[in-house]
Amino acid sequence: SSIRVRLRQGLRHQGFYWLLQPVVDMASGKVIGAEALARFADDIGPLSPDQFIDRLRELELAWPFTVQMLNRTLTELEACTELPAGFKVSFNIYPHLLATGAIRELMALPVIKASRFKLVFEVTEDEELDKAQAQANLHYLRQQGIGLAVDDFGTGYANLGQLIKMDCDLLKIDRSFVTDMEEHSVRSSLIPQIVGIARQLNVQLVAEGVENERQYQALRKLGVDYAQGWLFGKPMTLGELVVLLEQQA
Ligand code: G
Ligand code: G
Ligand code: MN
Ligand code: NA
Repeated sequence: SSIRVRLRQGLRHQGFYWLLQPVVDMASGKVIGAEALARFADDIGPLSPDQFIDRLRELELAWPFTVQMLNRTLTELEACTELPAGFKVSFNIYPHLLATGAIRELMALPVIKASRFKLVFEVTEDEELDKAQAQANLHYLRQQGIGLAVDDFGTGYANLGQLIKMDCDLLKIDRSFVTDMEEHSVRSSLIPQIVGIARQLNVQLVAEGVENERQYQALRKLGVDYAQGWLFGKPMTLGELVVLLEQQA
């Protein structure tokens, strides 16, 4: 059947689930949080995020999908006693939803209101965020204690003016910059400048796609605060994340 039918069914019948990719504090090397990443599988088989994230938006299912993501993931994590209070939990949020009034309704969800975690919303750079309504919503969310991260920084609709206005807490350096470190490319030579920008804006930095110790040590020396990548763990189940946390305790 069509992807449209499968995604609609999947939203109703548990076709979606969320894996967690650990986020490591560079100074201590310890896992201090995780990013929720969506997966889909039904009787026909799996679909990759590349196949369903944009489709959900086109089908006007981005909102129910997002509410389900927050409810399902946080219900599971809140029930897990091994996760400490203040654990950073990140969610990818469609930028266009931030320009709607509905986004404020998320703050009324019990799983969000009562959460013991430090919740972070990740958004990619997008012109939707220039809208006055989006700016007002971002301000509101931050007042409510939600951290804001700019995802895939350096690849999108990069605009320093927008970055200043957004007043975000975190910048996530896109994986492509980190991958290129091996080749001493122009792109990777910009990482120190990105660190400088982050310092000036008083935001913390997360490096994505850290796959080996060389990249880790270089990024740590440059002053990057947090890292994600296969060196620390691929997106995994909650059970696997707990094992990782127990190993470092
Ligand atoms: O892990 P990976 O291949 O799964 O993710 C691909 C991309 O899909 C991510 O970079 C992210 O931008 C997007 N993505 C993954 N999960 C979600 C989700 O729950 N919501 C949104 N909006 N995007 C997601
Ligand atoms: O939200 P975002 O666009 O950053 O999604 C992260 C994507 O990058 C996911 O698809 C995830 O599986 C992938 N990813 C995470 N860590 C690594 C890594 O170390 N190497 C590679 N190649 N991909 C990664
Ligand atoms: Mn992300
Ligand atoms: Na990214």
